[in-house]
Amino acid sequence: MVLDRDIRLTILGNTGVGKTSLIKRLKGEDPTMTEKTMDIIVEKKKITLLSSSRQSKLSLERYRKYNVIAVDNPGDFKLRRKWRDAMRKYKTDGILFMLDPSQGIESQRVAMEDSFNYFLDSLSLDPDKADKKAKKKKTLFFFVVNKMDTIDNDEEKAKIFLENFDTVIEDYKMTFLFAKFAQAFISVHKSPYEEIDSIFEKCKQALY
Ligand SMILES: Nc1nc2c(ncn2[C@@H]2O[C@H](COP(=O)(O)OP(=O)(O)O)[C@@H](O)[C@H]2O)c(=O)[nH]1
Ligand SMILES: [Mg+2]
Repeated sequence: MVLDRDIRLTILGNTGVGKTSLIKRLKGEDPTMTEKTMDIIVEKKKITLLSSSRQSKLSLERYRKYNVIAVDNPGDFKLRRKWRDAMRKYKTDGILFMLDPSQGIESQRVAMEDSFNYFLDSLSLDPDKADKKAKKKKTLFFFVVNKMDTIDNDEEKAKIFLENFDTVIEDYKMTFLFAKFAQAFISVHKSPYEEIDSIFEKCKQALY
C-alpha cells in the first residue's frame, strides 16, 4: 500500500518576489533571511496536509503523507535558461509562479512569458512537438501573489494587480488545454501557517 505521494513543484518568478522565502516557510525555517539564488535548488519536505488530519480515522487520506519537492530557481533574467533544465530534470507536476505587487509589472510579465516558453522547451525543443504535448498535458499553473502585507492585505488591490497579467495567462490557457489554474494571495512573512499550507492543499487537489 503506497501512502506517500509526490507533489513536484517548480517555483518561478522574477528575482526578489519571495520564491526562496516561500520554500523556507514550507520547511518551517525563518523566512526573513534569504540569499540570492544563483542555481537550481531542490528542497524536499514530507508534510501531512491539514485536510488529511481532518479526515475520518477510517479514511486512508488521514495517513497519507505528501512529499513536496519544491524546485527553487534563480529569478535573474540571465539565469532563467536554467528553468528549462529544472522542469525537465525534475518532471514538474506544476508551476508555482510568484508575483510581487511592490515590484514593477513589466519585468514580471516578461518573467511570466519566459516561464511559458521554458516550460514548452522543457517538453520538447521542437516548437511544434512542444505545442502538441502541451495541449494534452495535465499540469497546474498556480499564480501566487506574495507580499500582501505591502498592500495592506487588500485583496481587491491584488486582483487589480493580477489583471495586468490576464493576457499572458490567457495564452497559457489556450496552449495548455488540460491544465488547471489557481491563484492565491499571501504574505510569506506574515501569513499564518494554514494559509501557506493551503497552497499545497490546492496543489494536491489539482493534481490528485
Ligand atoms: N514585506 C515582505 N517581504 C517579503 C515577503 N516575502 C519575501 N520578502 C522579502 O523579499 C526579498 C526577496 O525574497 P527571496 O525569497 O530571496 O526572493 P526570490 O529572489 O524570489 O527567491 C527578501 O528581502 C524577503 O525578505 C513578504 O511576504 N513580505
Ligand atoms: Mg531565491
